[in-house]
Amino acid sequence: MSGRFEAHGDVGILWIDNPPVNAISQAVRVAILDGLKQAEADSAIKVLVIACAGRTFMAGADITEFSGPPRLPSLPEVIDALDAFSKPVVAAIHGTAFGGGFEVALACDYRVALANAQVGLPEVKLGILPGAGGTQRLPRLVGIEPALQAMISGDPIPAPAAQEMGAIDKLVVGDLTEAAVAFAREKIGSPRRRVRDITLSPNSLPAGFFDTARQRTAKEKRNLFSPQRIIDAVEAAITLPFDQGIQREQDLFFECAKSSQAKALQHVFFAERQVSKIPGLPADVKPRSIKSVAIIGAGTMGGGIAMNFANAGIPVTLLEVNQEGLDRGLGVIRKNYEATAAKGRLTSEQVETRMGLIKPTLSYDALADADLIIEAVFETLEIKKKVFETLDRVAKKGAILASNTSYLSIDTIAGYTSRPEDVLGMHFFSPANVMKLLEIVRGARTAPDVLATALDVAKRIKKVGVVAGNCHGFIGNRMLEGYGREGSLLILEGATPQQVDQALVKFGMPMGVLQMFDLAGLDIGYKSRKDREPGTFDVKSGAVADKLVEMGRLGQKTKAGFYDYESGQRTPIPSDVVAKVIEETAAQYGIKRREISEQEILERCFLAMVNIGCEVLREGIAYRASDIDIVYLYGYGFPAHRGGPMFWAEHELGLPKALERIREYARQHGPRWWTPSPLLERLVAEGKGFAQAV
Ligand code: T1G
Repeated sequence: MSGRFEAHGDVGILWIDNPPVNAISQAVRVAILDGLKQAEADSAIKVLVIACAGRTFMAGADITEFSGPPRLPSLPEVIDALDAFSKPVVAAIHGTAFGGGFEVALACDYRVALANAQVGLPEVKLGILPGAGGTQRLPRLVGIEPALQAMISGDPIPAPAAQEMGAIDKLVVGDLTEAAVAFAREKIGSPRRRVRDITLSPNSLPAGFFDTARQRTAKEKRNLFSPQRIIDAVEAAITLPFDQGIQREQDLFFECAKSSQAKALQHVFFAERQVSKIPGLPADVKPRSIKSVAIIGAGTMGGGIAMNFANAGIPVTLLEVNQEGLDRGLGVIRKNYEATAAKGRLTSEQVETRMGLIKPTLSYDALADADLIIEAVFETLEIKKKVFETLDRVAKKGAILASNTSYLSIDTIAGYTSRPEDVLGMHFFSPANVMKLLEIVRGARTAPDVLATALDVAKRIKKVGVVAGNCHGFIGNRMLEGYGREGSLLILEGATPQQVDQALVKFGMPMGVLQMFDLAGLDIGYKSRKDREPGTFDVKSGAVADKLVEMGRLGQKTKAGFYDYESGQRTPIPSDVVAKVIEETAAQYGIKRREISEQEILERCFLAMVNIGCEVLREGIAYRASDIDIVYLYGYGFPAHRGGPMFWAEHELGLPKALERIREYARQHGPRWWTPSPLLERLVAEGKGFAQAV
């Protein structure tokens, strides 16, 4: 049962009850209509309160209904019924009144909210726009500009700020229902106060306001479809009468809803909520208690990792081998915090509080009481061996020992201890205090409660934790090899570095693959190629980078890599020196350079990644293709409006086309790197998708 009506004398309360977040499912829409009918018919009822049971007011339309045929009554019909209702209506808001939930509240006469509640119209994050009157009512209530900003960002608005904007009439601390009923009782006898009746005057805006907004949004929300449609809808709020504006909103809503971006972003919504569901992990497994953490290594990664725990209020001990390294690491941490404070996102007290939570040390003995110890030292097994053998001696019983390695074997590292069940990988992404992804690598002997603890820790430090099995490079870096290999081969075969990178940026990547190598440092790849077994990687694809490293061109840090860089600048400048190295290397390998299309660049870079992704899935290194998508969104900046590499392959390209193109590249470049994954071949043969892969 999703709704019930209660009469409190002359005040009626329509309770919505659809756990966990009162999503406005078909049943909830029916319940609201029934409740309105009941309240309308009951002459004793003079005013109505709409309230929700559970942890939140309605958090929006039921997104699970989007992929199916529309189920009636629609939400706009419910909103029309609210408008037609003859008695004043008060919305009693707690938790998160988002999307259609906030639109229901906007169709009420008054909004009363708990002070810690939030309201918002996050539809843009799902590739759509507010489709139940929000684009027409919110501008009328708070003004065009604040409304537009709220819908284009889609960010939550704390109730106090919403009250300042004029969207909330009363803030409540304490018993919301009691306060809402009292507030409603004061409104008995007053006429309806419909937001739709507020007139907007076009003269309130500077000339060209909407075109300016379109240009600004095209830059800030590069490649995105629905933000532009939101501007069109809000413009209608000021240029058209209300009902025509609503019709315009509806038309624009359906234009967005059928877009590939909407499907991709809704895939991401559910994929992000799936990652923490671990097949085979007993539901009753309890995470270990993590009250203190230690980080080994105060370098770029160690420092960033420490900040995450200090940000979450968890005391951190930071170990370094010498005082100079420790001072440098703490200096970088303080500089980062002060930079955030300078942007007004932290107070100086908060900076000091967080710095106070980070305790520097030069002694492993200081780690003896830590509940979780994360190693972030140089990427060689030799050094990892020393660290984990020492940890095995000093760490307390039950402490979790984690490695931030980005590709070395967790089982090998666990083998350096007498407690492999307490060892796993916690792979952060640089900058570790910013990037949302935490790749949690389970070893063959990692205990279930250790895995559960890492997932819980990820939530506490506001990371998206994705579990990966143990293999070289785990999920992300293993797939990145294919992406990097093809990007490097394409420049040998005729494309310029900027041509490859511009194609990838146009697709939506934050930067191209060669610029990414320059940012990470070409010496990283150079060293990894030197350490690896011949045959495990494509020597030719590394040849140009190796020469650049031997010329001292290590990337941005030496202001020269695949590109040149001005001092302190990150803008890549094409280099004639590099162009010459590429031509010479191509000649060395007997490669006849040719014209290369944008399509070939995209296909080779992403299909190489996807083909490995299929193997990662087939081997059970990833539980779901959607987990792989989340790894790429939050670890490598893959554009969310493309849904992730696996979603892109299945829904934008289509798996049959992906297989056909991979087979074509195998024919052109040999089977070594382009043998199609048996999983992809099976899915295509069976006409299935990744959801049926495992
Ligand atoms: N529809 C269906 N299921 C939903 C849902 C929704 N709107 N919101 C959450 N869930 C499920 C979620 O999948 C998870 O399921 C469980 O609830 C708990 O969610 C016409 C068309 C409200 C801030 O975009 O932002 O209205 O994994 O883990 O961290 O204009 O959920 O347990 O099986 O996220 O406490 C607009 C989306 C819709 C808000 C709570 N609304 N939700 O966060 O819990 S479009 C939104 C959220 C719309 C109208 C248009 C968050 C939350 P499971 P959770 P949480």
